[in-house]
Amino acid sequence: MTLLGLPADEPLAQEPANPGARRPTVLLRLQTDGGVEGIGFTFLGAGLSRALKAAVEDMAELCVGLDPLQPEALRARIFAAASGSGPAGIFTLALAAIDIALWDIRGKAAGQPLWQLLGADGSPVPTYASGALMRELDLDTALRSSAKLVEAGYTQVKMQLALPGDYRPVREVERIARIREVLGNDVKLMCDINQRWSVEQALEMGPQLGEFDLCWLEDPIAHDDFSGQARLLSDLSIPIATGEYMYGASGFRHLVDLALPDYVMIDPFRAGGITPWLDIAKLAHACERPVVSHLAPEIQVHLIAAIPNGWTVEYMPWSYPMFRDVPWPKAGMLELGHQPGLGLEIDDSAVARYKLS
Ligand code: SMN
Ligand code: MG
Repeated sequence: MTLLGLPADEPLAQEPANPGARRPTVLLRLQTDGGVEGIGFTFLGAGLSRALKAAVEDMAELCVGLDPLQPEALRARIFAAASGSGPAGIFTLALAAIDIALWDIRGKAAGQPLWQLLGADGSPVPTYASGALMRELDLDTALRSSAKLVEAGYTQVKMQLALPGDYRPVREVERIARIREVLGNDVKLMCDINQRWSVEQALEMGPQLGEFDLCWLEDPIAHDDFSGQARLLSDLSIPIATGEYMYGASGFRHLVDLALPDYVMIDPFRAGGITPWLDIAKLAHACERPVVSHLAPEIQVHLIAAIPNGWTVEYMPWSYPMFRDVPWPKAGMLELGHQPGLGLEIDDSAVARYKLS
């Protein structure tokens, strides 16, 4: 178990919003008696990362003596011992690392890549460039980055709005108009608000964003304001994506009951790992909604490939510095590898370089 401070680079257009910053990430290597190593990781994005590492350590100890190929028994033991510290937060994020490592072990034990184990046919998966058009960048830099993304062959690109400083609709519209102009009309454009607007602001901005042909508007308001989201879904014509802030599978029940978005976004860490990720995807499928991914493209590519309603993988390669041979986008697509499990090989020299504890 290692806590790493991965560099907060921006590898898509090389314009990091926060140069020199680090992203604390917990890397788990779960060993089995049979000599198979499962790789898992998890991420909190802020402080408390040492506490997250300790939680993963304690949970890994609970796994000792059980069969990794019987994950439900393992989950039952973890839930019996520690779910009182959940249902969300560090409990779920730690569980994600364990669950991801167990799926890696399952794939390695079967000698199959995870996508194959889950029934995918191995075709490349569409991906969208994310993280290069952050709201903190000045407009000229964002425009330069947009041009680099087109040059690099991305066919789907996500930007952010809800700009720092006072809320000024004119500034918001100017930024998206200029970015759309540089991207051209053939690139699919998504826009992330990260819950920064009020319902009233979202209702004001939505119609003004209509002309930019957004594929989706993401998390315009607080993720758990279900009545507010229902209002946006009925009053705005622009498609809405949400889900990345939801912990576990059960939160998605509220979306289904109260405010079913046009796109269901799943974060593998807040979901609690691949097992609940797949449950959420099935729920979305039953509701005839596409699934789009959040973070960890090296995991998500397997999952989006394997579900019938998988739509696109977020290409935000924040965890890539830990690994060798990660999937790189080509002409807007991610290819699936042929190594068993997640197909990830830890880069030991990177781990030594970025190790915090
Ligand atoms: C996002 C949130 C948190 C970490 C990374 C990225 C963002 C996204 O909401 O959708 O990419
Ligand atoms: Mg988002």
